[in-house]
Amino acid sequence: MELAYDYKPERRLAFWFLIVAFAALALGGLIGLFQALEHAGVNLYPLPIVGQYYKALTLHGVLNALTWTTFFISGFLMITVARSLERPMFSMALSWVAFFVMFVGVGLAGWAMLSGNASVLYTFYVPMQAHALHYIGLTLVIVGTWIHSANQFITWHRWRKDHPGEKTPLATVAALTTWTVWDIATIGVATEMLVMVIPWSLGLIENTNPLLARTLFWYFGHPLVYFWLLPAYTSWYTMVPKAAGGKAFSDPLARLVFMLFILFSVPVGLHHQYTDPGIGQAWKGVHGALTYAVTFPSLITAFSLMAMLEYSGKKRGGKGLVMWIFKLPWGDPVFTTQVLAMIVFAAGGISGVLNASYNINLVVHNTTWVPGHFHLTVGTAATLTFMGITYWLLPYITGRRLFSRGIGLAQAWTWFIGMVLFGRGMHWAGLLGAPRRVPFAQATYTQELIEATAGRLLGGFSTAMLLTAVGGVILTISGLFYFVNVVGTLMMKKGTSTVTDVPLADALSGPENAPPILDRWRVWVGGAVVLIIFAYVPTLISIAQASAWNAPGLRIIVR
Ligand code: HAS
Ligand code: CU
Repeated sequence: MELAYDYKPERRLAFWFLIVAFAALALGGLIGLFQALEHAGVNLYPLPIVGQYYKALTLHGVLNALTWTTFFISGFLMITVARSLERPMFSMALSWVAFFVMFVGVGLAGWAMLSGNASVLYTFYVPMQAHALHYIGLTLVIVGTWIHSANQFITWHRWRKDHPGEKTPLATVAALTTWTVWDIATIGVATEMLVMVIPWSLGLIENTNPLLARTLFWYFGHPLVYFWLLPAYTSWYTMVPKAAGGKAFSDPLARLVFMLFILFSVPVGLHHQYTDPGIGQAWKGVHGALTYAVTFPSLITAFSLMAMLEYSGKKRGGKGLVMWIFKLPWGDPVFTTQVLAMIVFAAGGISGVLNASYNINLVVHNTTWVPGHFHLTVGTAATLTFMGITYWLLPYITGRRLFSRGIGLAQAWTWFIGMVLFGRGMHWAGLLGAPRRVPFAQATYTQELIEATAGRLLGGFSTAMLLTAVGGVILTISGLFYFVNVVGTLMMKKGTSTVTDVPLADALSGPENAPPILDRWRVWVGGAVVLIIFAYVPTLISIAQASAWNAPGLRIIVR
């Protein structure tokens, strides 16, 4: 099909968003190897440039969890919105400005981290204090995303004017849901930055209030994880069915899922603060219950994806209860990466549900279980999906064919196997009491941990950390495969790509079956605001009254 518009300006900007994303993942990912080895007693720190453990761990978190994701998502969602609305962005200039603001922001934070002045980890808990430019840089990244998302909302607004009475295409609904969750969430962290942290790091305010800062951070921090997940869901619902050779299960049900994320993503942040003193237990309980509500759209998603896969496998001639699985296009890296990401997410989702339980959380909180959980989610459900998207998106935006499908497949499976081992090791060690964010090879109590758990099944902590390290090595090999493909693709001849369009799929039950309520954004956003006020305002008032602004900054410098 010849398209009326070739999306060239959008593709050009998406290219630069991806380049920054790749650069961040390349350095951030490589550091992961040394983290994993360190946990198993092979301590190679201090490393050139990235320095000691905490400096490197900060870079690892900021580059992977914040930079790789945000830049990839910014490029991918813009292409998705433009293509599914079949019109150019309202203003490319606006999004270029956004890109530069974000780029400068990453540059400032990058300088602060690399110079050793911002080793405060990706959650930057106060009263640990970094150089002001670190916070200013990260805030600029957020400001850039506001501009970029506004451009996409305006584009949609214009589309609606030109298409009265028409249903917004599902892919646009999915992309704009992601931005809605993000824009509501970032109000919390921007407030923390602008009102508390930046003036304090500049010396304008002497002391700070850790409990208030943490609460504002986690108001943002939980919906942040859905900012990572929802672009993957966008692809799983609207693009993977095409790669599978079938159709999505239900367009209306998918719309419901995205609207439920608007409603429930934010008022749950206290599940990261179950152990924080100074917050009422009843409110922690309310956030816990709402956390179970936000798992509901993911359970609908698990069902919908399974139905989509079964339909596709059977359409390809598959039969029986399970044998259709083998008829799926496992030779296509775009498909294989994303389905393996789904399978890993089933486990990551379960560990999240365990985290959310108030009493079980007391066992796992601040142990290696938690990084175990988030490497299955942001580190695989999101990251491996984004890698799979790269295998069509990069050829689409550059016009150069994918360097190697075989390497893409090897990448998918090594990531899957590596992460299964890594995730197993980290969850297990956490249950044995290993704290997170600790350089075990240097910690004084590691020997005790090893001896105390040595008699356990399969050798306890030592074996768990061995699995972690082996997983980390396999993941590094997978990352290498990914970058060989990215760089290889960039070196292919222009015009060789066979991907000439964004692979958007149809659904078995189409948008015409969606009830009108699913199109009324005001209802869902309004409902979210009400829930947020209910879940947060009393807690914030009581924190403001009861906890003092009396913590001086601890300047952290790690070389
Ligand atoms: Fe989480 C901590 C609870 C989802 C990321 N989470 C974290 C942290 C990160 C993170 C980064 O309640 C650490 C923050 C820090 O540094 O301290 N999380 C949850 C819950 C969910 C959840 C209830 N998390 C995520 C996602 C993330 C993410 C998604 C990133 C992308 N998480 C917590 C809690 C903590 C926490 C506590 C605090 C812990 C502590 O004490 O510090 C839910 O949204 C999960 C619902 C998901 C499911 C799975 C559905 C399965 C699907 C796939 C099906 C597969 C198919 C394939 C169909 C119920 C959709 C079949 C294929 C074949 C071929 C057969
Ligand atoms: Cu959370």
